[in-house]
Amino acid sequence: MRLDPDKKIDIKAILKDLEHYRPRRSGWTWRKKAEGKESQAGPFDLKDTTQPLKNSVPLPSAHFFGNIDPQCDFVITTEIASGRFEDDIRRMRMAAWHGADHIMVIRTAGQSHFDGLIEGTPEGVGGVPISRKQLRASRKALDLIEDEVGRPINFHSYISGVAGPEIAVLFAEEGVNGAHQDPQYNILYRNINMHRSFVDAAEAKKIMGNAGILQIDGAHNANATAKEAWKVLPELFVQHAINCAFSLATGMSKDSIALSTVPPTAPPAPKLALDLPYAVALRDFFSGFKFRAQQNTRYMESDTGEATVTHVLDTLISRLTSADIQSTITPDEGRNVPWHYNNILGVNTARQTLMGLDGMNEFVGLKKEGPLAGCVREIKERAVLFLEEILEIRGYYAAAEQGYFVDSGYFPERSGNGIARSPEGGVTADTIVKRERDYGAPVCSHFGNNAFAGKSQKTCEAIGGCTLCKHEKIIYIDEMDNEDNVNRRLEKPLKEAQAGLIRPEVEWAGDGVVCVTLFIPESLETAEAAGLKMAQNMGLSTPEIIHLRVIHPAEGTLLEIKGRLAEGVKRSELVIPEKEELLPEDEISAFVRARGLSLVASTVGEDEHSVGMREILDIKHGGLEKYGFTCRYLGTSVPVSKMLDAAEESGSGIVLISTIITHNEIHRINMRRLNDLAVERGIREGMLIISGGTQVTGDIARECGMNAGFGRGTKGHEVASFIVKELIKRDEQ
Ligand code: Z98
Repeated sequence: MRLDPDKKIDIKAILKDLEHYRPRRSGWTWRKKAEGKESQAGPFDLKDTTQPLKNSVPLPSAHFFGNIDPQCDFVITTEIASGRFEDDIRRMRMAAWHGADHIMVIRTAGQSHFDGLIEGTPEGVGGVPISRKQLRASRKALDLIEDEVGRPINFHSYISGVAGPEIAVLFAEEGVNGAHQDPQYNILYRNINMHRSFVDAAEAKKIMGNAGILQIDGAHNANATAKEAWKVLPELFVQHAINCAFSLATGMSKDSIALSTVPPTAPPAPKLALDLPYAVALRDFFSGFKFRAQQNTRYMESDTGEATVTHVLDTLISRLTSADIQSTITPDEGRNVPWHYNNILGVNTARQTLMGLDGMNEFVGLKKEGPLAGCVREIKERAVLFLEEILEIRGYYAAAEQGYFVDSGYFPERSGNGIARSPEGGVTADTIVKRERDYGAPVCSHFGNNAFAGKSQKTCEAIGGCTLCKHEKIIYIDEMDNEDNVNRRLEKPLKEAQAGLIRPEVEWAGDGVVCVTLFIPESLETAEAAGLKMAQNMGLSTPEIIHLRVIHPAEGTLLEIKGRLAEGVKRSELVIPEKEELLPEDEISAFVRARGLSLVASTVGEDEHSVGMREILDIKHGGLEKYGFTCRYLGTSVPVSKMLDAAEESGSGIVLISTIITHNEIHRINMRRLNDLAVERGIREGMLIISGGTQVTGDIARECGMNAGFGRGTKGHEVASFIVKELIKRDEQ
């Protein structure tokens, strides 16, 4: 099976024979450094690039540079979770084309709250529990997508909760490449018993280590939870240290352990001054480990523009220090708008910033002396003191019990409002039992005593192989809900697509969801009420305000509203104009300059609207001058006879007129007059006469004897391409 870039991914084909699908590889993959010619992108020699993609959508401005799409040297992450894996798969494909190679599927309902493995159950129990079917379908699709873009894609989810070890086995079996795992997450944020969390973590980490799954820790959650995120910095070091040491002890290698770091603040806080020392200190202390930099989410509001600026600053810090993974996230997480194109915006922010900063570290360096060094030292000291104090009070359990973590004081200051957990309490307290001496582990990857060990090289030989070694031993259970299953969910969108119905979407296939932006010149409260009413008037059902910003307390408010459009459009009813292929700009320039082409231009009749015409001519607006035309602009309201006089005088065979459309058809009269006069003078044949204006169309212009007509939004490139094509055609006749 192969993907065709011009065709939609076929979800039915992905689902076919899923029970027999085997992941192609296991373990994490990093981007490969560009070598030799690969670091040349168009006219530029780049420093921090990796191998290019086979298929991609370049950044919007890339067309100025020959459509180059260089790839930065960080892995780029996006989180995708619509609640329906069949829709996520399409998003993954779009994200991969924009440069994402680490796709996290995160659930809207905490998987940590599930007490066991979810096999065969339906999606959608208040979110997206990860099931084998979902993982397998996603991995299968990603295998195709990575072939299409020409780069491995890391698939990621979460090994947390009391089903952690089972989920780790599931992930190893299904070719998941990365996962969050940190016992402290269970303890602090999910109130799972401490003993159980660490015992489970040992098992889960062992399985992850053997499968080469990259681990991301959970320290950043302190950052996202704390009242004042910059005050938990010392504790973050401690959390990273505990998870790193524990992971190493289970046999994981340093380069499979990634620290989840987040620059803790956002403007108007003095972001660089607070966040940079933290980033530097962390990289000093934990050299050799991997760094996953997630953009700040703690201070993210619903404003996409603001989040983007903070993200750019975060990425600058990553480039100034180091990062292996750059994780993107969007305000959608907070405002509960289904994620879709905003994912792509997030990925592009990272990609654009990193490519823009290419080579920066060759020019700019961090000062080793001065305030930065002082701040770095201070943070390190606070972190070391924090850890020493934990040791003094007899370790992590005691510290967690006394609420040491996520306290809003800047250590050694304490506010007494940290998260406190009892070592003997929490979900699944008292569930740890001592392993029997004859305990035999169900899979080869196993932490601690295993009765099967030592009998042969592979411990699972004693049981005829385990599911990690023999994929055929896996029992695949399909969905069991007759209503809420992927086949039922696909019925409507597939039927509609077949019938040629097109709907907008944000969350799920053809859901009809749209977002509209309104500026309402009223105060906040009035604008809110008016905006909702206007959305209803536009035909949107269930309108909901997802973002608002006071531009001025009295003058106006900006709103973004999400709603549902009931009606779709029929493909068969669309009139799609044929697209005119434009000649490449350099070909046009070469032709025009070789012939020394000139033209005369003006507005005609009594038309004083010169701006459109000037923009078509002007080099600054990408007009005809840019291609080498000598342009004689005669001014406004020029009689048509004068236009022809000027053309004859200057020996120019190209005449451009601009005209507005009037009720009494003056525009048609002027065009016809110009044509007739040129015929009378016997010069029409060799000439190109082109008219333009906001409402001029090709049809109107040709009806009136012109060679072409161009309307609103025309660019110089289109006119230049037409002229050159026409002259080439004439040469050939
Ligand atoms: C991220 N945007 O890190 P539930 N374990 C750890 C986590 O950080 C998380 C989970 C488990 C963030 C996403 N992190 C938030 C260490 C979640 C998930 O209970 O399934 O939600 O746990 O990319």
